[in-house]
Amino acid sequence: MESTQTVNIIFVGRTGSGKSSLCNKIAGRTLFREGHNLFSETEGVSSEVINWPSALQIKVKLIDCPGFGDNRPEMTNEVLFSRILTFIQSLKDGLNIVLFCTNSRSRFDAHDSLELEMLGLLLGEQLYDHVYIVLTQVNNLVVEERPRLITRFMYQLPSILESQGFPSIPEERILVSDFDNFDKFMTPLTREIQTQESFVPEIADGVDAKDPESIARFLQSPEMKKVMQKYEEIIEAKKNQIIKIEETLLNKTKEMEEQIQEYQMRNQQVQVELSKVNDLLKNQQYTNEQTKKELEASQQLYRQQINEFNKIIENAKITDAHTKRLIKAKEKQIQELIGKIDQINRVQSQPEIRYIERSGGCWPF
Ligand SMILES: Nc1nc2c(ncn2[C@@H]2O[C@H](COP(=O)(O)OP(=O)(O)OP(=O)(O)O)[C@@H](O)[C@H]2O)c(=O)[nH]1
Ligand SMILES: [Mg+2]
Repeated sequence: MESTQTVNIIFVGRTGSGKSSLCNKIAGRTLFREGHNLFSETEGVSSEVINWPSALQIKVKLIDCPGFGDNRPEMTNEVLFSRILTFIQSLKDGLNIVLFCTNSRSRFDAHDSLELEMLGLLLGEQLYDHVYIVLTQVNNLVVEERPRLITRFMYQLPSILESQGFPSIPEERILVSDFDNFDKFMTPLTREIQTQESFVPEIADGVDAKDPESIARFLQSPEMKKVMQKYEEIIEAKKNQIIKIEETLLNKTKEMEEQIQEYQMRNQQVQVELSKVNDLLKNQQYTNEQTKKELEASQQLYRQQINEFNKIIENAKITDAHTKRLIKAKEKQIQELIGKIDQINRVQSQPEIRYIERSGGCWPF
């Protein structure tokens, strides 16, 4: 690559994944607005040219985008994609690298896959030779958990993507952005920047990038519906899996509740025996030394039993409370998955569906 050429890097991914922050971190100064509350932040696509920090002869254009799943009502998928595609089309030299950011605190889920797939459909298969998946906000993870989660992400993501039918994305193109150890992130990216040729995305046939309505029609096309259906199935399978776990947990709470009841009953029985023995001892209703000893031994035994039963009841209560918390968490997960399916359905059920003719070779189906 010639040293005078500008390398174009676009940052995409979910809202809040840390795209603007990563751009600023790379630039070494605040060029893009970061969002520090629940509202999505970046609204338009904007870019800044910097000298690449570790190789000053290279100029890099950092292109920051609004995030997928933006929570402002007016920032629909259609508007978002339209802004991104229009910007990409305006680039003279095309794109070199697409950094798809995903937050390390959540999994690379069906949403991420869906959005990656939409990008692939809109920009063409070439995307997959130029896309890097970046695991962001790693320094937010608990220190002891980091190595395990990072390793899992690096090794499992390529197979997850492959199992969902994506072209293969090798491990080298999975990067970990760790603000505590930023050099580790920059080194592989610098290497890629030096070798990556640019590509001009072939915006899907029939799509007018400037027109959100045209994108909307694309999102409602039969091809896109197939993609959405695929993800709906993945989400449904996940939901069923969670429901099964929930059932097991419910059985466990039943078991624990039965155990609590049983030991409370046993406790009562022993309490009755104990009070009888206590009365006999108190009223000195024993005939000789031998009987007194026996009664005292029973008293001791009953007290021990009561202590033991109380411990069992206490443990069962703790397990029960823990299981109930897990059930609540599972219920929440199910609600989230239902929400995702609703979201997919909303895109599918928008009125006035006009199909786009299949004319190019960029659809995978
Ligand atoms: N600790 C830590 N926080 C981060 C990191 N990256 C981003 N954040 C925080 O995450 C929040 C969101 O970051 P942004 O950079 O605004 O996220 P974005 O992807 O640009 O979000 P949108 O513009 O809404 O699409 C901010 O509070 C950042 O400070 C990181 O690597 N580590
Ligand atoms: Mg942003």
